[in-house]
Amino acid sequence: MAKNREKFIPSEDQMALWPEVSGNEVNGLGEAKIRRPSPIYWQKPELTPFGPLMKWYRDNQPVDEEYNQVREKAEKIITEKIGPKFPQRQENTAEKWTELVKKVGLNNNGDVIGITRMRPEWVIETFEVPYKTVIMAGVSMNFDNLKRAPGRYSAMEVARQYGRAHEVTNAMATWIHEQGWNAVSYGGSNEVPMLLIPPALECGLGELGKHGSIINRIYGSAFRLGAVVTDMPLITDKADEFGADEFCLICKACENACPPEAISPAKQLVRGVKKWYVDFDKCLPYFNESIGCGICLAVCPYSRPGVADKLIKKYAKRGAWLSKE
Ligand code: B12
Repeated sequence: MAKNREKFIPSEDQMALWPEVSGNEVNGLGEAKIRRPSPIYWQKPELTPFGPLMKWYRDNQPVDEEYNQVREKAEKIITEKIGPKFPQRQENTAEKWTELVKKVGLNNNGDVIGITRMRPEWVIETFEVPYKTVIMAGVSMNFDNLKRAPGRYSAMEVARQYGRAHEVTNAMATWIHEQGWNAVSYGGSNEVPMLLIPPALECGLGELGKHGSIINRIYGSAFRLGAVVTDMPLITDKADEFGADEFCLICKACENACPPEAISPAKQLVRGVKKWYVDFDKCLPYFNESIGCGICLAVCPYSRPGVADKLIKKYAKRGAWLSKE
């Protein structure tokens, strides 16, 4: 628990690279108006004041063979090109296309697929996203690896699942191309021109947790995202609410376990929306010094296999009882 832990003090060589501006200011903390997010991390270094810290992170990765192998394997998938677009455009109903594209995602290693329409406030400033329909892919993380966070085992799990997310989104984009429609695959973290969490919330992949990540009703917080954007006609999905937001209001697991105390007990106003928000200036230095942290995902009660289902039932019952009052 953070409260019993020694206070985390970031290393001087990392903090020497910290810019003048606060990451919370870049993210629009306290701003009442909806606006597009600014590039902050995992973008081209010249687009963000935190570019030198990204380099610091990369320069301080472990150098052992197993770690390198996992990362190289993921990198190979991540850099693979999607298949060419076929000249003959196939026609089908939106219902049929939706059924087929979801099948392609699920048959190519995806765990959950949802569909929504793009909103301008999801696109990061300085970028454009060419198509209006977003297919979101969710991939689960292995809990036994994740629970060792922070460190090389959970970091390798992150790399593996980035590879898997790319596998899913590349397969769907390639298949869409074969039907003669347009698609772009955004499988992972690097240089994605849009936020992945808001569309995933919108199309039923889960609820936003206190730790700023999505909690899925099956995989809890042990869950990562990728996306495809397309002009193929597809039917959208609805958001999924199963009590996680209410649960986060009383649960303190991630808040107490976060070594730099970056997780707030209350929702905050960020670019016009009141939501759970993680303090960037506190999170990032620890993230950088712990090979990508992940403690908040690991300690979330919903992440432990078998628990999400029980919590959902308990909270559904509570909801039913409350509504009779
Ligand atoms: C930059 C980034 C980071 C940065 C900073 C994040 C930040 N909050 O400032 C750092 C390096 C610190 C980071 C850390 C982590 N990240 Co990160 N990160 C990203 C990335 C590449 C971009 C997000 C971004 O620009 N955020 C900055 C601003 C815009 O943040 P924000 O305004 O607070 O918005 C956040 C949420 O509140 C939500 N959101 C935004 N708008 C709206 C609107 C509404 C209405 C709502 C409800 C929510 C919402 O989405 C944003 C995600 O950070 C995304 C991938 C992507 N393209 O989306 C992954 C991503 C969000 N990260 C992810 C994860 C898991 C982590 C870590 C747990 C690390 C790990 N081991 O995996 C930690 C957790 C720390 C945290 N919660 O902030 C996952 C989340 C998966 C999930 N289950 O939801 C993503 C989606 C990557 C992926 N492909 O799966 N991350």
